[in-house]
Amino acid sequence: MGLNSMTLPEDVRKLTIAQLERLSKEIRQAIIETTARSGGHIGASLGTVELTVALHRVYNTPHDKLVWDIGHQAYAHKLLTGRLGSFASIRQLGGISGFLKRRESEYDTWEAGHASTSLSAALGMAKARDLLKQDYRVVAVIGDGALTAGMAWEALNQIGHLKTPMVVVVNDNSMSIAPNVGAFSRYLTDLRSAPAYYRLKQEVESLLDGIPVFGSPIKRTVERLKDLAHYAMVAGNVFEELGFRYFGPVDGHSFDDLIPVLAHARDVQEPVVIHVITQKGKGYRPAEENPGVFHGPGPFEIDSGRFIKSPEPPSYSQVFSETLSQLAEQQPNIVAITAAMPDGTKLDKFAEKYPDRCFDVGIAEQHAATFAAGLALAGMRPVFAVYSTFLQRAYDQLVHDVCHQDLPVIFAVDRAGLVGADGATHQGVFDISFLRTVPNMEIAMGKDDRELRGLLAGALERPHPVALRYPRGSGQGYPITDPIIPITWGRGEWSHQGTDLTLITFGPIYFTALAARDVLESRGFSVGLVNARFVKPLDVELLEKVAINTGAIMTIEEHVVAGGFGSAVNEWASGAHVTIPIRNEGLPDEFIDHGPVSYFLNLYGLDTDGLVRKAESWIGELKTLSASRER
Ligand SMILES: Cc1ncc(C[n+]2csc(CCOP(=O)(O)OP(=O)(O)O)c2C)c(N)n1
Repeated sequence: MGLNSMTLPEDVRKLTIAQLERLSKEIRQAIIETTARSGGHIGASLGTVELTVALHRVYNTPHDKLVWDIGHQAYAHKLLTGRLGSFASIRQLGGISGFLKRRESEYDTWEAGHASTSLSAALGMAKARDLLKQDYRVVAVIGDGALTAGMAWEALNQIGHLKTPMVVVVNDNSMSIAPNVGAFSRYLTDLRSAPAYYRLKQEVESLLDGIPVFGSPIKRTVERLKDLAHYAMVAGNVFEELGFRYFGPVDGHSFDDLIPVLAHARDVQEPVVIHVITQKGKGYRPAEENPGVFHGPGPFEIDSGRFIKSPEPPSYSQVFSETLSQLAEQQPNIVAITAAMPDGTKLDKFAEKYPDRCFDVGIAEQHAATFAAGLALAGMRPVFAVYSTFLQRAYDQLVHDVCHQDLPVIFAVDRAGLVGADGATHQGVFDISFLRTVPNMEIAMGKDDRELRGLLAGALERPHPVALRYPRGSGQGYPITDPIIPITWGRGEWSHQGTDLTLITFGPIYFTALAARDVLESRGFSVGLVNARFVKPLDVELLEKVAINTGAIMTIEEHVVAGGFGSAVNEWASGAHVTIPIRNEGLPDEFIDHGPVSYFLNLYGLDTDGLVRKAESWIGELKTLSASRER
């Protein structure tokens, strides 16, 4: 029986170990071939093939609930739960998601994209099961990287306290996206290197199972022995101290090891941690050798592992990191922080130059923000580079620790805007709304890479918190060796005047508006254009001049309209008694799925044609309206 005849986990339950091994090979092949074509989370998914097969084999899914942390490692789960036929469409427009989606399958019990939510969700399910007197098992699979987040520990704390029966599989590959960091990661390494503990404990436990009378002297002696072994081997296993039964370390690529442990844990009426050791990228040499690069790459050649990429100008992230390095030469108090994203934010390059001034704190955005606050308070200039979507997690820290104390922390908000294939959980389209409401926060976004550099230099001079946004992808490709052109803080750029309508843009969407303006002008309209650069402080002087000079204002942003840049303009206009019509263009009040950014910009009328269409019809409506008023 091969993968093609395997439609559901119940088919897996009939297989022998040899057949499971063959099946795993085929799953690996499917993952490699598909991600080579369209990119995706190959490394983590190759690492969990045997674990996934074993989980579906031992547990009665979907009756038993399998909760995957993040969901990027669950490609084998998708292949085994009815999505073999649609697997080639993963992460593509209209295709299946790169993460788990409840609407895709009843085997997807939980949706994520952000790390470290699985344990809380699984405990919620297990507790509901007990309260409703239902009968199913709950298993959460969480990576060692995801275990660096506070949220995971908040859940462990409660699970250990409630003693709710459930299984936590710690999928330990010693990697986050980059090599995992921190004291707990070091602790897992210690556990990994104490395999004797697992064997000894198993032997002691099987001995215990054979002793019928509870509390007999012999059992007490053995229990003491077990305790001693425990302390001798790992000097107090933290999971056991927290109230879990610990099994491990287990070879996560061996069915002979995995299946008995999973089966044993299934029937334990207490919380259990199974510590499974896997290899990221397992079975595909380039990914094994370069797990960081193969965490979530774009398309690649299978034979060589070479990426298929057309040359592009340096990405905004590269420009940011390189500029920060340049500025750090003159300003010794600049320090950089990343929450487990040194490659994505390109701070790895900064770290090469300034190893003592760059901190990877793990998947710990909340801690990163408050750590930055402490650094700022004590005289440093911290720059926390974080994707817009992950900044969401640090909101209270940003409000309460940074802005409330008005500390000069810079949030370098990367991936601001639509992100493409990662989809709904990763779109950077809410941050203006949630940042704009917080006192002391300043928010800027340049129209291109050159402005990013000027704004970064300016932000480092500010005595307040600054959120400096920039999108995924590349800018205009200005040489990074050019001198930085300073930008007057709080000032926008009125690049074109126009009497019918003025387009006011925030960010690189300026260039789309510029192209739309050219078309509109060629059709006889007089259209102005402003590159706002700042949402906060808003350049009200400029806005006042524009309002006097033009017939209407259209704000344009790649962000939700609700609470975004346009809302800030509306608030100013209502307070300033501006009477010209204002219309806000941006993204709708909905979660936007995976697919090319260009597709969604077109769908929501934020590409050149869309803006032309909207502007033309709106000017027409306004003219009709004013003509009917005059009559
Ligand atoms: C809150 C949050 N921050 C950052 C990320 C980006 N991210 C995706 S996967 C990953 C590494 C996860 O490591 P681990 O849990 O060990 O899983 P592995 O990929 O090694 O299987 C990171 C940092 C995220 N998904 N969520």
